[in-house]
Amino acid sequence: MANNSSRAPLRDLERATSYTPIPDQPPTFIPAGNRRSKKLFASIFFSSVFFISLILLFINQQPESQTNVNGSNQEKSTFTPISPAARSTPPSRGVSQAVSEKTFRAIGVDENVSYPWTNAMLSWQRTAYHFQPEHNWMNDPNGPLFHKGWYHLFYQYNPYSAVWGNITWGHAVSKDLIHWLYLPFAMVPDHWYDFNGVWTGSATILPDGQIVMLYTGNTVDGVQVQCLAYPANLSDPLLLDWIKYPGNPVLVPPPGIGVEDFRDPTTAWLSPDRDRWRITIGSKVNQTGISIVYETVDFKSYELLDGVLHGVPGTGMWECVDFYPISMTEANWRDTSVNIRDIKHVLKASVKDLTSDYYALGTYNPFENKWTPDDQELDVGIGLRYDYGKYYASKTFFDQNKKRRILWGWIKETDNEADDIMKGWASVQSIPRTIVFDKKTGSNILQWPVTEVEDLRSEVVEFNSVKLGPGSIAPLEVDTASQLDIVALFDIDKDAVEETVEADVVYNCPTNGGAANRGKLGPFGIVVLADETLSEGTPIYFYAIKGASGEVETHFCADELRSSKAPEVDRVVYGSKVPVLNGEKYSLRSLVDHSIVESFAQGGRTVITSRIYPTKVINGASRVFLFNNATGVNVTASVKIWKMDSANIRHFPFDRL
Ligand code: DQQ
Repeated sequence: MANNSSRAPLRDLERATSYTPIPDQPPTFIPAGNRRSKKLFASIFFSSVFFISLILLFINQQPESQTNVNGSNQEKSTFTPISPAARSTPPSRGVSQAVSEKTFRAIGVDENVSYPWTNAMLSWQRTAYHFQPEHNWMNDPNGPLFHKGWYHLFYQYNPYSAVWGNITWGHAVSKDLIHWLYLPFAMVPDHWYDFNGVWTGSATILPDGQIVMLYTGNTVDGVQVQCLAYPANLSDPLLLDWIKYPGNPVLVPPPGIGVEDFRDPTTAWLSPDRDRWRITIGSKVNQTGISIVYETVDFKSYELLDGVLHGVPGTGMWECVDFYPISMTEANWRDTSVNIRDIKHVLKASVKDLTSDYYALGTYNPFENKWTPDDQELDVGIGLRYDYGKYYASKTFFDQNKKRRILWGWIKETDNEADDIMKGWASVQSIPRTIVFDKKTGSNILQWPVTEVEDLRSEVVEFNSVKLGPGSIAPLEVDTASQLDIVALFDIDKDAVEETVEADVVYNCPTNGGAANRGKLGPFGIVVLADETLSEGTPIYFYAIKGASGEVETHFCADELRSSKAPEVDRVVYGSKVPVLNGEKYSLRSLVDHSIVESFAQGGRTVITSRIYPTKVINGASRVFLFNNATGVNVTASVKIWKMDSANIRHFPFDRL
């Protein structure tokens, strides 16, 4: 049984008592059914909808001007902001007419209004080279690891429905992180301690090659406990069978920690004397998000260390904490246990209240069990995010195969559950990203798609030194633009920037009106997943501002306001600041995969993932544009666009073994 005695109680937590686990008892496993789907289907039937101004919607979203690449239309915006009237919606044709539909419960959007989705649209929206299961719901990536030539990905999965529930560990393997083979489930909720879900966990590979998997079990009573599992047969490269330790749970919530606030153990790292392992687990005390640390020798009994690794008031529950070293000097990563002089430590928390993954760089003092951020103002939960779009519950692992740290993240849907049930699947995993320290800025990490994704590149087209005058937009000749890898470099007219005394002063992607809002030095960038008339499309762009001090500050944004004709799906503008250093061009890379666009600015300093639901660009109608919607500066763009093949994602061919 777990040893929860701490060396000293956590100061914050002294008053409360400990949770007492249920004594071991025979599990009564009741197969979980699709408990929520009936209710959700009913809610759709009761949606009353009206056909209001489809035509108006089109008219209001037409760009005012579409000039050639040297366009001189300086006054008009190339993008017309969507007026509230343009958000009026057509009626649902409804399930009775065999047409799927979506409703997104966004603020200000009428829940009873739905778009007449067609099956063609919905099936086109499924991605072609991102990992997703064949059917049903998926959320967090779990326990990624490399073993005997195979990358293993486990994931939170509902075998019965396309909404969250019945959480089981799905399992898939790959030789290259791109093409995947589905395997049988690794773990199902079949014991009292994980009856309500085999929740998120992490793998640790011990020096002798053993694999330890720690995960959160949600007990029959809804208490979060930590559990141990290990492969039945280490010599099996596929790691098909997993054994849950008979003494589970190995940890229960300690005094002062809520029974529902104790989850997602990390990969273990070694203590300074290298004879004990440490893990950290996310939690909260009142509204302070915290990460607590345990020590163990055998992963069966644990000791809670004094204090907390770190905590940030006001950030609420920390889920899926990740903690790892990052080398300031070498591109290739050290493994999770390294702690030497040229190392910083990244602490990441998935901040539940904001559904966003925040990280910070800092210094780890293993003797005091403390991590301190380099910059208090950029602390976890209030500073930098891995991704400013749809990206959550991420997890890294050290790839001992190629000596690099790789990041996985869950891209969730931004429509609603009823729709997910109808289309039969929900969520995608991001393209895995390598993480390195940004030596140039010294204050952030760089994320970049693993090089293996480049094997999917096929035909390439290049556009060199395209001149974009203020207010111009240039269509690029790329056919079937729904699976692309785009790399674009932008030069802006330096004299014009210098002569500009002041441009905007403050800017914020989410609240400044998207690509339709024109300033002197922005926006400029690309529009992807656009139809020919630009009535639908997603601009990915830079927006520079210049304050009285003369400093130029750049923002990187993704404008989803016109990403879909469906008014009720999530249509927002994402983004944040991005450092553009002296001598650097503005650079972006976008991986376009039907309904996902993962965009990386300045080599991965700022990243935005868009989860969008185009309606007009399906089946070959998708186009790419360059644009410059700034009023006071010329922009020169050079772009390379590769078509991307589909990844091969299928069941493991056991019959051919
Ligand atoms: N998802 C898991 C939890 C985790 C949450 C449950 C984050 O373990 O905290 O599916 O998305």
